[in-house]
Amino acid sequence: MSNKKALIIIDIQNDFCPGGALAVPGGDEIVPAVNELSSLHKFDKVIATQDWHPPGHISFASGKDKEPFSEVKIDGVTQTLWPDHCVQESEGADFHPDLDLKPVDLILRKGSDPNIDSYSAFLENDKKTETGLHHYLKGMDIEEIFVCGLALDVCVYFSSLDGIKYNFKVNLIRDVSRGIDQPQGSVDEVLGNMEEKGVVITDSGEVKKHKTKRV
Ligand code: VGL
Ligand code: ZN
Repeated sequence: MSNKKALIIIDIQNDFCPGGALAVPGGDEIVPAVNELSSLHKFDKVIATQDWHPPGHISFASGKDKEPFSEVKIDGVTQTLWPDHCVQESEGADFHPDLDLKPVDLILRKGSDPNIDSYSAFLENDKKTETGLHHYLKGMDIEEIFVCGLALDVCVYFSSLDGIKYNFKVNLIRDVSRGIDQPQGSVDEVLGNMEEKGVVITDSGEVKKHKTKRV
């Protein structure tokens, strides 16, 4: 057992914060707590993900004659249509300006295939195209991951479940995550599903009690 741990910070980008194109309520509130966690030297690796879509991405409602947040079937895959967000190199795709990137070892971009959405940090929504993150983590001997960020009921959720699929011990840091909660109740539903699949729901206070990594 290596006991090595990674912190995975999901999509703390301007578009997911108040004022952004796909704002998550209170999305910016978690930034100070994320900064504190990432700088504590508890984690062997810190990864930050960035939703990174080309203009006209398959997940965008605009140009499809559909309302944002409606669902469509594309090649048998259910796709939620979102307001245009996190367009590559736009300000909305930038990390929140207060997010401390100094402790971040790896920035992983996802969602750049124009025809496949990618909620999870591990697998795109076709459930087979890999981002490569599990190879990186396994290669670094990481056994346990701590997931936090935005949005709890979308990318944080799918990343956590795929972490279980790849046999990591997965912890969701509840107080350092915020959800869209549309439809209302989604956050509670995904928390229940995560627990059922073996994700440990924890909070930053508990995480701070963990041993500091060997340096
Ligand atoms: C996300 C919806 C669309 C997320 C990304 O980061 O949770 N949600 N793209
Ligand atoms: Zn997206």
